[in-house]
Amino acid sequence: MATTKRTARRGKTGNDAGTDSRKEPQVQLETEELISLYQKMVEIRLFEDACQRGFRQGKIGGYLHLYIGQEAVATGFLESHRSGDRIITAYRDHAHALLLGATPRQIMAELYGKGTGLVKGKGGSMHLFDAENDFYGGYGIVGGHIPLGVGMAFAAAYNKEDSIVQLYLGDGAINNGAFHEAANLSGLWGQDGLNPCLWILENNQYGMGTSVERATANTNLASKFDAYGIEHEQVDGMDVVAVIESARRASERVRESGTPFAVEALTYRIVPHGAADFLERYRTKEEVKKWRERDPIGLLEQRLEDAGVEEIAIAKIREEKQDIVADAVKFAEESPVPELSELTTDVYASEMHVADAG
Ligand SMILES: Cc1ncc(C[n+]2csc(CCOP(=O)(O)OP(=O)(O)O)c2C)c(N)n1
Ligand SMILES: [Mg+2]
Repeated sequence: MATTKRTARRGKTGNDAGTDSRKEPQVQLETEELISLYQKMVEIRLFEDACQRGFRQGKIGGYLHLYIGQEAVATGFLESHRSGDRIITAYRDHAHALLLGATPRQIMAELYGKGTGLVKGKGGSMHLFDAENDFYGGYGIVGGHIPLGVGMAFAAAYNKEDSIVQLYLGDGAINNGAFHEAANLSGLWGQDGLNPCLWILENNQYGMGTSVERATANTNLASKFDAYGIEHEQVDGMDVVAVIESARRASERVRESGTPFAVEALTYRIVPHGAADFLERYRTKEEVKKWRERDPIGLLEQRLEDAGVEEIAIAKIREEKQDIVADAVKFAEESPVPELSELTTDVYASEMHVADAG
């Protein structure tokens, strides 16, 4: 009985390919803006492809989660980023760091564990950090970063800054207790203008192998913010133009009011969850195919074509980005491993104390 029910529910998951949130955006972007978005998204896609290859070749250690299929979300929201705003996310973090200004070289070298990496080869894929460019991580514990994001938003208001926080989280993380405690405080403090937090829920339909339907009885994830007095909306997370429209409106509102707002971006992780997810038994090939038809890069290419950009110009962008990524891989491969002396830097205690064994 339970099995039948579960199979039936699993069949529903993601099969609407985000239909509910889909409407043609009103915002009009210049062709140059569309091209710039395409450059960013293609760079992310090719960078992630290269990471996958490096991992399979055994050159990237630790763990690896790719952003393939979700590029429109961070690209669209970070278009509204203003210098001084703080960005925080979980472990699927390469795109966010790239978009904020870390170079492909720095990030690839980090994944290769090299001393030239963004955090000197000590963090790896899940722990990118780049405060100079407003990026506050990169966290491996699901839900662990959410209270930090709300706290950063409180600090910004307390210090009378004009900045906001973009707090990214997954559909899996929203069921974690840390989300509920933090969202409660965010809504509460927001009543006094003390929580300029833009919650960005990246609903990619799965938390590892668990679909949204199998994780929660209330599958309208945006509505979970109601419990904490936080207003919200949904957006088609595969269409970067729709994301931009929502992001501009939402971030302005949060900035002006100091009050949190949540956007659920309906998106899809086209690739496996992470390095150990070989079989993908939790979803069907047909489902993945259906979402691939709305690949965010493909949708943007369509918009470029509609705007009169020629295929040759689009292909040239891909070639340029391929070169940039190839250069990053070469740089990572040729970079030295960290100096041994680095073992005791960036740690809380400056000397190593070995427990007195007797
Ligand atoms: C506290 C905690 N529990 C479990 C895990 C194992 N884990 C890693 S990723 C993940 C799924 C999270 O899904 P979601 O928030 O939807 O993010 P996505 O991977 O889809 O980007 C889980 C359960 C973890 N890292 N931390
Ligand atoms: Mg997810």
